[in-house]
Amino acid sequence: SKPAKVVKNVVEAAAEKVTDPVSPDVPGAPGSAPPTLAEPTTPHDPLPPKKEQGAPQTRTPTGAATGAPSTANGQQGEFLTTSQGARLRDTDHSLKAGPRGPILLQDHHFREKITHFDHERIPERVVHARGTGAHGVFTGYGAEEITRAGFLRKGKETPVFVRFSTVLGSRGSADTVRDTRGFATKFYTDEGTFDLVGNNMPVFFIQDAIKFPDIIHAAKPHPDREIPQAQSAHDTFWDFVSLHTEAQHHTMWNMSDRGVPRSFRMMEGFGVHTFRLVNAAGETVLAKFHWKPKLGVHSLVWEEAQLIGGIDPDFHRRDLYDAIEAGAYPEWELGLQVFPDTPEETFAGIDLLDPTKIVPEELAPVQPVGRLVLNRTPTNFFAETEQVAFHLGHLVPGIDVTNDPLLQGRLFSYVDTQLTRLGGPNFSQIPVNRPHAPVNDMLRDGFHQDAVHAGVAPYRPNSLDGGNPFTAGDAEHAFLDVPVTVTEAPKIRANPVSFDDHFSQARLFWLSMSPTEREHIIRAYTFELGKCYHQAIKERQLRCLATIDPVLCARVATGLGLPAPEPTEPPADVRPSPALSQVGREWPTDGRMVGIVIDADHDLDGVVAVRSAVFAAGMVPLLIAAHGGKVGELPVQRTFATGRSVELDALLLAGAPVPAPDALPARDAKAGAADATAVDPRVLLLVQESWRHAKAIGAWGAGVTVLEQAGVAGTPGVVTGGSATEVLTDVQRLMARHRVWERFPASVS
Ligand code: HDD
Repeated sequence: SKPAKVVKNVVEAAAEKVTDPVSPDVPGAPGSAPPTLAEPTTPHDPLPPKKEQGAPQTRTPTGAATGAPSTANGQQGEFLTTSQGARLRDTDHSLKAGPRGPILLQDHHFREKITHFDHERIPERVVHARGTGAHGVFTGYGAEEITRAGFLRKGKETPVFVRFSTVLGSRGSADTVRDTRGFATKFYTDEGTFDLVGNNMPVFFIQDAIKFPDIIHAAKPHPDREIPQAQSAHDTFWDFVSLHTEAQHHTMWNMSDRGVPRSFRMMEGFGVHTFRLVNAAGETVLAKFHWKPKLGVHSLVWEEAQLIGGIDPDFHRRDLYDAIEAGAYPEWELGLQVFPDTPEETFAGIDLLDPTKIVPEELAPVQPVGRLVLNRTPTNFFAETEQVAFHLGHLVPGIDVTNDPLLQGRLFSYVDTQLTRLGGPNFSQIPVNRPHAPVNDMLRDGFHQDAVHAGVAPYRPNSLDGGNPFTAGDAEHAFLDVPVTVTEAPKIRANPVSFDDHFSQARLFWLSMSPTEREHIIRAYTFELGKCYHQAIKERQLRCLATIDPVLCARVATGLGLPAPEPTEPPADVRPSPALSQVGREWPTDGRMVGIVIDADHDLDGVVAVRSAVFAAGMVPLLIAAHGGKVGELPVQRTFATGRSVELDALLLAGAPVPAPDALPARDAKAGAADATAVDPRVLLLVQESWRHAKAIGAWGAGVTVLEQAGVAGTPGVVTGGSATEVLTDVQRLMARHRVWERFPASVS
């Protein structure tokens, strides 16, 4: 028979190598005993479980200690180096063949510097490209009865990162365009990251995610000319929404004042979809998420929004940054509307899976479950705000999804988009995206792999890595996919019948508005449709408005110079929801901007007092004068050249500045010499614009003259008084209502 093949393993081979051939005592030497070395593949007992396998945990975006050395490497070192750490002598001249010669290919520093620069830009987000972010902390109030989510436990603090955005514009577009705003929150919870990826409007244009490319293609700039930027006022948008009438409710929100927020700090946020929550006992409810801003919901007026687009396109970004840096931390309460988890998934006849519908707060009050404070601006915009990646599938135990077809489709889209945008599947290792909970996944390799994974067995089951990691149960806070019954039904491309109602809630919203807000809506539709070229599109949208409300339709038709069509179906019989109106309540004025016009000749003592009083009230005073630098001892923040009313919430007039003789071009000789008491026209513009935008105005002493010359003295919301601080008290009271609503024409009741 064939002799057994003798295979020498590496250990034996190594042993042979060191064998002294002349010594019979050495194993393997002629005449010595056979070797007793172990076979290396002999199974060994499992090793004790490891805590974790060293998945990405070295740094956290909030700087939480992870025990690993800091890897931040920006501009803090003593010497300039290459990316490999070689110190550089010169970074201003390329290496050339003589001072007038060509650049040498061997200039590694030149090539490294330029190559890196050439690749500094990454693709912008396909939607929500324009945005800004901030870090903060969320504190739970306790909601154990409805969800086991640990971050909602009473007193539990969780770090967060929030990104606000517009939807349509490119990265460099203006902040104050008419659009929906994104409100995306990343909670770095102990049980994994939870992303609440919402908007400042509670409904969406489409009911099924498969329509998303259609609505976005229609709303983005025209493919031939690539205009208009960041606008819905164009043919393709109105073509789509007038044909695809489930968009009409969301469109109504965009045409309302909600489409032009005053500040990110003054926006509500909505999770939009209905989620399924589960408590420790396994009981479920359906719920909708709401963010309620401490400062109330407030908007710009349309003319302001347009002016700011030119004067300060970064208005919202600046506002958020300045407020946080000034210590006026923006705050929201997280609230839940809770519904019984019934097989129909409806509440008060409203289909909870239809993302074009709200449940009025009067029917299901919003129950507060926690508080969010934004208290830190990002260190680096690109690293944090640009690279943050949200995803609805980032859920924690206690929060699960429903079958809302928009939500289901989104669950696919958000990882997929990051593959292109962030260059591969490892985007969760980017510092701002790193979970704060220990990560122990078996995802390996790929572009931009930052982790140095130890262990040899990234698979389950295994024996080589001691069998770990192990799966968790309820006691170890494992995520639970709620075992809801999936109805036995045929595969079908269709919606439930209840999704066919496209108009009743658009009407509900319209009827819930105050007369002033309705007037703004009429003007917004008239503006937007007035920017369309195609008559057929305007007429089709008017037919939609007729079904929502005949008065709305008639007023917009008049503005367009078109006949108002008859409704194709009678307007729905709906009850208004007063909670939707922004008018009629009072709110804190924290962080509001108060402009104070001063000149060297009038009541600088009063200005000192009122400036301190504005600070003491938690607001920001901006002194506005003819020139920069100082007036007396007072520092000037804005001049008549750089200051414009649109950045102010209220205007105080302490002085009556007249133009310096050489400040303006000489008047027409025939008009004679300028009136020596005529106030600088730029100050009159400040007053008139503030008045037109319904802002509180106050004046004392010489400032009263300015009111008279501007033609606004004695009108609503214009207060005068004996002293600066007395006037401020009245002005602040007016500011609590956000606008002097009486100044708006309100013909629609
Ligand atoms: Fe979306 C970004 C909100 C529907 C596909 N979405 C994005 C952002 C917000 C929303 C706030 C910006 C996140 C950030 O700041 O990085 N999106 C919504 C809401 C929706 C919605 C409230 C409806 C209720 N989205 C929606 C659908 C789809 C997408 C139906 C696709 C089928 N959304 C995306 C995206 C984006 C995105 C393409 C672009 C950048 C990104 O995801 O990370 O995947």
